[in-house]
Amino acid sequence: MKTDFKKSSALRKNTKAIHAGSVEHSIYGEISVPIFQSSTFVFPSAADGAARFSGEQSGYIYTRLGNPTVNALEESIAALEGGFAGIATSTGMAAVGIVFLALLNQGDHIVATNCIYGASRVMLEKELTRFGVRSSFVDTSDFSGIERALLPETRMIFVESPMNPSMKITDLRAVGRIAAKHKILYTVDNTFAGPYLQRPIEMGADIVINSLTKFLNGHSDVIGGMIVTAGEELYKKIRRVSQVFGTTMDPHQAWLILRGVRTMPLRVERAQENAMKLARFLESHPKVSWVSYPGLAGHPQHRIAKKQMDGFGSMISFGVAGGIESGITVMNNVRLIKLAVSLGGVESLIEHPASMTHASIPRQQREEAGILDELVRLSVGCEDYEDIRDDLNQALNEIREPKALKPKPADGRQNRRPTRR
Ligand code: LCS
Repeated sequence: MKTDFKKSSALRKNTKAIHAGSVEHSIYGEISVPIFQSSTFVFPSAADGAARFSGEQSGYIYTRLGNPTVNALEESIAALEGGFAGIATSTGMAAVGIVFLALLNQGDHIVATNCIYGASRVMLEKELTRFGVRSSFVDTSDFSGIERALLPETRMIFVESPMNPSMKITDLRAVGRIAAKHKILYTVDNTFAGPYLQRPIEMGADIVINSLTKFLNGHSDVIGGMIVTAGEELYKKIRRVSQVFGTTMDPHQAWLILRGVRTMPLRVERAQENAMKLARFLESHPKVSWVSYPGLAGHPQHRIAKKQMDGFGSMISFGVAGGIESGITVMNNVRLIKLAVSLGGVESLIEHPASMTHASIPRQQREEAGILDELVRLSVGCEDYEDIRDDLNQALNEIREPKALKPKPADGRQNRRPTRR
């Protein structure tokens, strides 16, 4: 018998990560969900085939429309997010795109966080505008800006929190109240936290997106995305569009990600423990000019993060004395930490958003969003803390003569403490 995780909300998140998302096991009693590597499924009769197409009968038809292995992953993430159901997609960007394609029409308007993943911003600004959908970008860490940006045509609020890469936090409950008051759809990209640390549906979101490429898979070896809706109506609408546009996930991809989800809580706990220590280490390092990590008491939205997250995660942004020249020195001198984009894997990664993940956003808009040239982003992994710290320390010490610190750090970042190491 499968456990119904919608009804068994009493089960806790570690248990859900391990058990949610299964199939009725075969005569062999396999413990792992099998990989149903089949593009199509045999109908018992022509009448059954017709009944499945009409929706009168449940059962699989064709893998673009649904597959048992992919469905197990959809059940797993939907249970973790506390939503109605999930729609797996080939990539995280496919999840972002399908939500927009399914729910927005020509003439509609979106209010979005100004500091979001570069490709999401490009999608809104360069691609959706071709279909007559306009966007306004605001710093949603000050939620009053959202109401000011609303137009009669506004159909969706799209928020990323923590923001990639500034690590600012948006008060998700407050935005939920604004969306409800104005009867606007509310979508949260939860990639930077993931459902183990933050569940936006509990705070009023209608739709949650995760790039499964990150914490949920966690091994930097698979790409994937997931949309979870709070209710059935939105689920049906988005699922239909995903099937028609063919953004479906492959069963082997789903199996690998489900394998990652089973150990996700352990990895997330370990990485965020490392991140808290590293944030404090960086804060007190003489060559670091500012650190943005929601777990630090001086982070401008630390209290909101504490209220709405079960932990502060493992992403850190920081600036180095001497600006980007010094940042480049750090990135070129790390040995254990790898110079690569992406995040949420067991290994620590470092990158430079202004020239890499967010390079496609024009400079002025980047700077308005707090994505300054000097910002270096660190995805903290599960290695021994001391090894990550020593590697960062030796790379920071390659900076020979730091220039004077910038006098005024942008909003969302903290000055380093005066302590000397
Ligand atoms: N949403 C967020 C917040 C992301 O950070 C990313 C990818 C995506 C969506 C898209 O997911 P994907 O299609 O890659 O699975 N973020 C990346 C980053 O910051 N570095 O490399 C990829």
